[in-house]
Amino acid sequence: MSDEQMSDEPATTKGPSRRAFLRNGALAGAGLVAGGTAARAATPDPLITEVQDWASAFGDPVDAAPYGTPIRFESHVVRRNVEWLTESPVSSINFTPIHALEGTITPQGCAFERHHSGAIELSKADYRLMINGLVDQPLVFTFEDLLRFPRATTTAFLECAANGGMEWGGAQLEGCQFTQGMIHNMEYIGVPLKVLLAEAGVKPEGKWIYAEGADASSNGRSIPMEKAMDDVMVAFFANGEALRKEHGYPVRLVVPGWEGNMWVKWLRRIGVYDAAVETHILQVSR
Ligand SMILES: Nc1nc2c(c(=O)[nH]1)N[C@H]1C(S)=C(S)[C@@H](COP(=O)(O)O)O[C@H]1N2
Ligand SMILES: [Mo]
Repeated sequence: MSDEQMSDEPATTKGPSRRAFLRNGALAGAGLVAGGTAARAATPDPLITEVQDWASAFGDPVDAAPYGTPIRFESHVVRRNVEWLTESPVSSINFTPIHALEGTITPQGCAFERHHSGAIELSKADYRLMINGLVDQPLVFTFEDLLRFPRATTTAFLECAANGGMEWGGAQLEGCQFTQGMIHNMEYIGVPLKVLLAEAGVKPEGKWIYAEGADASSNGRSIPMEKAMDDVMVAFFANGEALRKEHGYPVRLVVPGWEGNMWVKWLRRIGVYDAAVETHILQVSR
C-alpha cells in the first residue's frame, strides 16, 4: 500500500495515527492470509461448493457412545510405550503425548502410566483404607466412609522422578512425548489426608507416614508428617470423573509438588511411625 492510498488519514507530526496503524496492521495480516486464500479461490473448492456427505445424511444418534472417546481423526494422540525400555510392560512406563495437548489439564485417558506390578482392578465394594501405627485409634474406612468426609479440590502435576531420563545417556528418541512425557496435571477431588489422620489421632511420636498400595508391588513410600499434614489428599475423582483404573481407582494419594512415586495408587494403608520406613530400596525404583 502506498502513502497516497493512506491520504485519507489525518497527517500528524507524531507519525501515523493509531487508526492508520491499526488499519495497516489489519491489512498486513489480511495480506498474509489472502496469499493462500486467493490461490485457492482461483478454482472452485469442492469443500465449499459441493454438498458434502456429512450434510446429506444423519449423523450418529445420541447414545452412540454413552461415554465418549475421541473421534478417530485424533487417534494419534495416545500414550506411547518404548518396548525396549523395560523387561515387561507390567513393570513399565508410557508417555503422555504432551506435544499434542493444549491448556493445563491432562485427560486421564492419555496421561502416562507407571506401574511396578500392573494396574489392578479394585472395586469400591472391596476397597478398604487402614490407618494404623502411632495413632490413638486405628481405623479402617470403606469407600462409602471416605465419601462422608469434607472434600477439597486441588490441581496438581505428577512427574515421575525418571522424567527426562530418556536423555540421560544422550538423545535416544526424538519428540518431547518421550523425553518429557512422564508428567500429567489433573484436578483432583478427595479428602485432605490431615482430616483422616485427625480422625485417627496422631500420637506425638508419629513423625512419618508410610503409604502403601493394594497392588502386588505395594509401592510403599514414606512421607514426613509435616507434608502429610499439609496438602496431601486422598483422592477419588480426577478431572471431574472417577479415577481411571490405571491412575489408582478407586483411591490414590495426591502429594502436590513431590515426585510421582509418592503418589500411591490403590491406596490401602497409611501407617504412622516415628521414622521413615525403608522398603524396596535394594533396586532403584522410580
Ligand atoms: N500402588 C502403586 N502406586 C504407584 C505406583 C505403583 O506402581 N503402584 N507407581 C508410582 C510411580 S513411580 C509413579 S511415577 C506414579 C505414576 O502415576 P500414574 O500411573 O497415574 O501416571 O504412580 C506412583 N504410584
Ligand atoms: Mo515414577
